[in-house]
Amino acid sequence: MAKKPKVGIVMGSDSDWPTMEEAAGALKEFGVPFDVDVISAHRSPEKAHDYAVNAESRGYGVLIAGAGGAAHLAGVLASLTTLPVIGVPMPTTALGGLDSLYATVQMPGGVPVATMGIGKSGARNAAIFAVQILAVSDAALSKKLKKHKKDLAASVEKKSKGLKAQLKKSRR
Ligand code: RP5
Repeated sequence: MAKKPKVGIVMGSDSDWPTMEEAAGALKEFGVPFDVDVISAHRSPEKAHDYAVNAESRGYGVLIAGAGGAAHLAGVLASLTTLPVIGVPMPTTALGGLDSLYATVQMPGGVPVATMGIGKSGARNAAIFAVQILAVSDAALSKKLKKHKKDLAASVEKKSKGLKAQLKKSRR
């Protein structure tokens, strides 16, 4: 049986890890194998090139790239591989992550990067989106995603009941 594809999580700096660990956590929840690497489009461009051109042969099915500021990592990887690349813009102190968002999302026609929201929810969504891509050809993963949707709906119901109970008490 062919080995299941892995997800490659890369980030421009170890300072991105507190955000990007959300992606790793979500992949663990779904039981999807992944590797984590720090690669910078600007500080280690040769490593970025090597990573992207060899990603497919190294068993990756999807890449998740987080970077901040002049965030070119996801775009550079996408320019060198045909694997789907998901970009996660990091929050920044100078410009609130808008710089990262614009740099990641505004790709020229022909080189798509699936750009998530800024920060931790974006990182978590990147992982779920990666699982959705892999689930197209993996029935077991697809089943897990359906359960995930049900769990989300159940958690909202729980919140609604909790709030109603709290309001009822405060009206007494
Ligand atoms: C980007 O520069 C990284 O992705 C990080 O978000 C930002 C700052 O990096 P450090 O100066 O903390 O290494 O390339």
